[in-house]
Amino acid sequence: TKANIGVVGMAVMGSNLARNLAHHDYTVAVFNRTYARTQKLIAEHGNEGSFIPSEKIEDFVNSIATPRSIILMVKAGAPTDATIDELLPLLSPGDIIMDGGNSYFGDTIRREKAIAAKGFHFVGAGISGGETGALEGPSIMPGGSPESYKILGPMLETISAHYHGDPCCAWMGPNGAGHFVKMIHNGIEYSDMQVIGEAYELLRGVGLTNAECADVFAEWNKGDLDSYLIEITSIVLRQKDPRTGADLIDVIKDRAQMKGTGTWTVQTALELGVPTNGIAEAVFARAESSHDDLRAAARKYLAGPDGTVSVDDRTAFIEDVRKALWCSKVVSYAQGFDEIRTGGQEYDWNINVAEAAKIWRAGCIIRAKLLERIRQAYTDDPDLVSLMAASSVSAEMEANQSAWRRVVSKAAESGVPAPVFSATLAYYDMARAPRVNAALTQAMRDYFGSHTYERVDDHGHFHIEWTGDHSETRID
Ligand code: NBP
Repeated sequence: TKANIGVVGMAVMGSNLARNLAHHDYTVAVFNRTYARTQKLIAEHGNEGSFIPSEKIEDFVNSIATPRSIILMVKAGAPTDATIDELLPLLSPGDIIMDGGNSYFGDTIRREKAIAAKGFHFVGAGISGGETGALEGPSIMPGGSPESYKILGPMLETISAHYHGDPCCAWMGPNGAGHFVKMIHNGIEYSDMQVIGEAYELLRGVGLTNAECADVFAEWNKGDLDSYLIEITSIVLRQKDPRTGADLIDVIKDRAQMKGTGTWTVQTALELGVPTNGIAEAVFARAESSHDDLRAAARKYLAGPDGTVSVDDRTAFIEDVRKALWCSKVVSYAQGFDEIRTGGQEYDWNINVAEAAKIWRAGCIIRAKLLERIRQAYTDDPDLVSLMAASSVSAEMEANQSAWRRVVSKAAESGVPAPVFSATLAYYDMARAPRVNAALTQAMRDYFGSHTYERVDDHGHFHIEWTGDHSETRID
């Protein structure tokens, strides 16, 4: 018998995805550049289902039923191109290659165009949930031709996570749409993690131990903040160092790394002109954490408060932090969804924003109770300009904003860096302000560069002789 599907790349993600498929009674052809990895999978998990291992890529391709569905789970970038180049001469018309790696959506657009021209389907699918998700049910964001989704979709929906019976997998749109949505998922993940870190530092600032912080996060996880990242925060903070017995968090170096998806989210936002300052601050916070020279010099020369947070009522402050965290989280999601909406229009993908929220409710790293509310908001109004303006969210933002302001003030006063708390509050205030300081910017631009300004009481563009006779000229 031939395999229903093939998986290339037997590192952690590919092998777990292959096992997930096999657990759902699919016969899975498996291949890896280095055969030892394929052998390891078969030796350790071969009895979990029906696998067809191949050492040679030709045998692998021939072991799959046509039209073939082949999932790539190899390193993003050049390795993905190299694997595609090896596969293409072996395929038959109508076969589908799905790239499940964290590829840049621009690469996916390029690959889809080239591969479609050769008569094959190319699907770029974002997969989130880490290694456990790949094994037990990830959130899957596929983009490509609708015909290929007819074939691949049912298999992907079967192995995906489910939220109250709904699969966490849906077609996002043509070519790069799936990887674009996955990129934004990761951008939101960055800000979610950073703002949790800021809350943690403030809790430590008022004197809570790591264990007490863990209890606070566990408690928060029972309410509106219920999410995977809050849940694992409470677990992480309780972990002891097997070497010293100290809290592990205190012996982990305070420098965060990144692989690129957060940076792409911000670069793309800049290109699209979408303000995503919460996500950007989270990316910059990781960069600053790893900027050893800067931090060493600044520690030596820059004095200031030491991060101790003094408050009259600690319990009330902790509650303020919870509310601030919720508000900042909503703004980060609002920014991410704004980017999805704008990108969807710019690239003609017609992305259904509610569907993106729907498939993030389970399986993925940013799964959170809030996502059901977001799905509902975009279902009720698919043209919603901003999540912040959804009635189900705005009232609570308004109710929580005093707490949010107190937290940002307290952080600044105490020397606790809170870039995402502050940036998202500034975004909120700027969005709702009747008038912002852009008039002064525009006036200065006209002063030094004759860039013109618009008037509140007239149409068109104008320039004034700032230093001459102060006469105003209409430019168009
Ligand atoms: P890695 O990203 O570490 O990639 C290792 C795999 O790529 C191995 O199978 C390796 O084969 C193969 N490979 C490389 Br490297 N260069 C190759 C080449 N030139 N030709 C053919 N194969 C090549 O694996 P991973 O962590 O399992 O991730 C797989 C994909 O899934 C990545 O794109 C990743 O970004 C994405 N992803 C990962 C996670 C996660 O939590 N890890 C989550 C979501 C998405 P070899 O064995 O012969 O070296």
